[in-house]
This record gives sequence, C-alpha cells and structure tokens, in this order.
Amino acid sequence: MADQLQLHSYWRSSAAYRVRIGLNLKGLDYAIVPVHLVRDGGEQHTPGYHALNPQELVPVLQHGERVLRQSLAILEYLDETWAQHPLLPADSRGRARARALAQTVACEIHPINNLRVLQYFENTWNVPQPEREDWVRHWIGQGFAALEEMLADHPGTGRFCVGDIPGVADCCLVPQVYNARRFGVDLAPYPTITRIEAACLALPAFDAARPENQPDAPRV
Ligand SMILES: N[C@@H](CCC(=O)N[C@@H](CS)C(=O)NCC(=O)O)C(=O)O
Repeated sequence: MADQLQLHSYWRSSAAYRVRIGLNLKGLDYAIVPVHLVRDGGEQHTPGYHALNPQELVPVLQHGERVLRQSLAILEYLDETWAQHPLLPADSRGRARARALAQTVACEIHPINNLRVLQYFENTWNVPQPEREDWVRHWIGQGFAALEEMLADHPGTGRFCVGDIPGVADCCLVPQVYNARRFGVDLAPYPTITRIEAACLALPAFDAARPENQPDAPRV
C-alpha cells in the first residue's frame, strides 16, 4: 500500500519505543520492521539500513515513499499529519513545556547512555561493565532529579506530564523509566515520575508499545 507506515524498530530501543507509543496513541496501523541492534555487530550498520538512516540509529519511520528519522521529529510529523489525539498541547506555553520535558530525556539523558557510547567504552577504553552501568545510572539519576523537580508541584502537570492527556513528553518519559529499571536505578526519589509512568502504562497504547510486547522481543 502506497502510504503504509513501517517502523524500523528494535524491541528494547527507547527511541523506537517513543514512536510506537505515539503511533498507538494516534490509533494508526503500522508494521514493525525489526532491526537487531546487537546481533552480528548490529543490523543498523548494514549498507541497506545505512541507506535509510546515515546515522545508523533506530527508529526510522517510512510513510509510503517518505523516510523519517529522529523520534521527536517523527512524533511531530505524526501530530501534523493526523489530527486525532494531539501529542502536543494547543497553546504555545504548553507546547514549550512539553518539548522541554521531552528534550530533557531525548537530548540530555538518552544520548550519552546509548548503545554505541557503551560499546565505545567497552571496546576502545576497556571500561569494565560495573563502571559502564554506573555511568548510565549516574546520568539517568541526574536527569531524573531535574525532571522530578520540573514535574512535581508544577501547575501544568496533571495525570500525565502535561495535563490529563498523554503526549510527547510521556512518549519520552516512559521508555526512559524502562531503561532506568533495566540498569537498576533507584526510583524512590522520583515519585512524580513513577506516578506518571504508572498512569501511562495503564493505557493500552503504552502497554502495546512495551518492549516485551514487540514481535522481535525474545520469547522466554
Ligand atoms: N536521537 C535519536 C536517537 C536514536 C538512537 O539513539 N537509537 C538507538 C536505540 S535507542 C540506536 O539505534 N542505537 C544503535 C547504536 O548505538 O548503535 C532519536 O531520537 O531517534
């Protein structure tokens, strides 16, 4: 089909997880194209995938002939293309706040803990696993401390990051909390973050996007 949506995704990629949530919130049909980030050195580094995304990162969204990269840009593309369930608030102040929260995760916390960063530590500098994992916990903790302050007691915070409708900030927050749990971050100091995460995961759109519910997740 000409305008079919195809998401190049990896079950445990938090950037792909953001887009899966956005697609589900909008109620859009899409096919998952799995890209295994680890097997055989990583399928993101194959010439075929490089042609789709010279950054060799997931996600990539194909919409018919269009190739879209960068999860936040993809979420905004979805919002501008399909009106149902807006992912950004209607007012400019709300949009600025939603983007600031989303970018705190996507631009500050996530990139320095990415697979390729950890692989560089391991393969180039021989940093042992406990130190690599400590690095991840440190930067998630610092980022979450800031996010918790930005969310707690803010009049713009509701059931979700911005008001009572889940949006782009929640699309970023929930996958980052998944990563935090994966690396054993103590979440007790972040009650607002975990409260919002629980509210999100109770919704089918978030539940269906969970890593363990993906077709390429390992079957246990
Ligand atoms: N800023 C990018 C980040 C994408 C990204 O870092 N994806 C990770 C998975 S979460 C990846 O593909 N990593 C592969 C690698 O590090 O080699 C976005 O938001 O789309």
